[in-house]
Amino acid sequence: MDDLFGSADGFEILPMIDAEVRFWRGFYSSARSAELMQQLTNETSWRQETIILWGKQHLQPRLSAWYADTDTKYAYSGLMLAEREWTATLQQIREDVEAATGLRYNSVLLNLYRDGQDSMGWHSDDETELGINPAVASLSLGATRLFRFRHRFRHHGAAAQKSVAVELTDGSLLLMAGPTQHYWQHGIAKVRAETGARLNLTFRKITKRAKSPQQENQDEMGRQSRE
Ligand SMILES: O=C(O)CCC(=O)C(=O)O
Repeated sequence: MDDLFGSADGFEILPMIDAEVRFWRGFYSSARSAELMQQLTNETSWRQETIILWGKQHLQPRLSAWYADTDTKYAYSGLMLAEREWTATLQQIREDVEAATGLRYNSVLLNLYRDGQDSMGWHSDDETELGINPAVASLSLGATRLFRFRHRFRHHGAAAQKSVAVELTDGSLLLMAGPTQHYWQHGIAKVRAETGARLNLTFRKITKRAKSPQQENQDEMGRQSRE
């Protein structure tokens, strides 16, 4: 997959139009990644959440946990995530990710994919709470999984965009910024091959803007695609 990228300042740039996506391949060494994976697996009270999609309840095909600064609320797929206080491990990772990306985050969503049968459905991180052009920094630990992007609108004709896939390797960091969430969806499909556990942390900045009824409605439609 190396030939997908241009390169600048320690990160690679994905060649995607309507997007700003950067990739740090070895953000953490494999020794540091293994240490963090073990600490986070043990320190986190994991939950398998029930979400509502198209009016029906489903168990999410992965475990998750949410940590955030006080007073930071985030909701998707009919799920209001209750914030917890940052652990020292998560705080250290947040500082490392902020230093690399030059951005500040006030929350992190942890997802534990127990094996290849765990997945994340197609969605964009475009909830109103994230503001316009949100930056989402995604750290991966453990088993490599394929992260796919597909354009939301350019499906046909000369301007059609092919989907883009990136192998999210152990210790890698992916930053999605600029207009990425407006134009692209992303997801992690199930895989048949035997696959070990993978832990993913997505750092976000929640802004506390009130929602208009129109925005609520738009958000709800966006949420229905995430499972
Ligand atoms: O596990 C991943 O790499 C994807 C996580 C993700 O898409 C999300 O948390 O919104």
